[in-house]
Amino acid sequence: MRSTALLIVDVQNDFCPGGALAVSEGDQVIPPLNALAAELAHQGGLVLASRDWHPRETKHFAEFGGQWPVHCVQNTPGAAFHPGLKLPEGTIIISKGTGTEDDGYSAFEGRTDDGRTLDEVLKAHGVQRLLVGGLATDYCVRASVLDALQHGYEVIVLTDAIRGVNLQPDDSERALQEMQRAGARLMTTSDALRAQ
Ligand code: VGL
Ligand code: ZN
Repeated sequence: MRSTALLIVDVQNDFCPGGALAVSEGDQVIPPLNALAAELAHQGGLVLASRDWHPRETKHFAEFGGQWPVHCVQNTPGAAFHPGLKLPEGTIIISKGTGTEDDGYSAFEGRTDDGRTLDEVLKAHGVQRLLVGGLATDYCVRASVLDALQHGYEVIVLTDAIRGVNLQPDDSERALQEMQRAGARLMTTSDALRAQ
């Protein structure tokens, strides 16, 4: 059987309602992701959670020439995982966007606390198939999925466990089409659970 991992992208306070860069209904990704994470962990599968983890001064933020309001600054409450997110014991955390010059949208640009890349962790665990959900569809989910495909992973995007920023109303829809064209499969969490 092919080894499957779940990548939970950026389910942090600042991307949820009330946060500095709130994604509409961002917190609604939490129940399906909790269910899938629990099931996968129960089966001995790997769960990974990325987090946007910016320095206070970065070109990612509008005040330093970037696009975004200040959000997910390292070690602030806004950067913490949403309290409703239940990460199983052994979940591997990937911090990204830690530089001062780059956006760091993709989890493949991030590192674990002990300096490993996502690709190194997945390879070490023999992971071939990646289930991906979280925030935001049109930025970090999109970038992580496209990178995963480039690295040769089979990717399933969990359609009920993602929400987008939608600076333009159809950004998430376009991102989904782009991910699909690049080779990702789209599936609901319950279908992914049944397929386990
Ligand atoms: C993200 C915008 C800015 C994301 C991160 O996690 O999708 N979006 N920084
Ligand atoms: Zn960011």
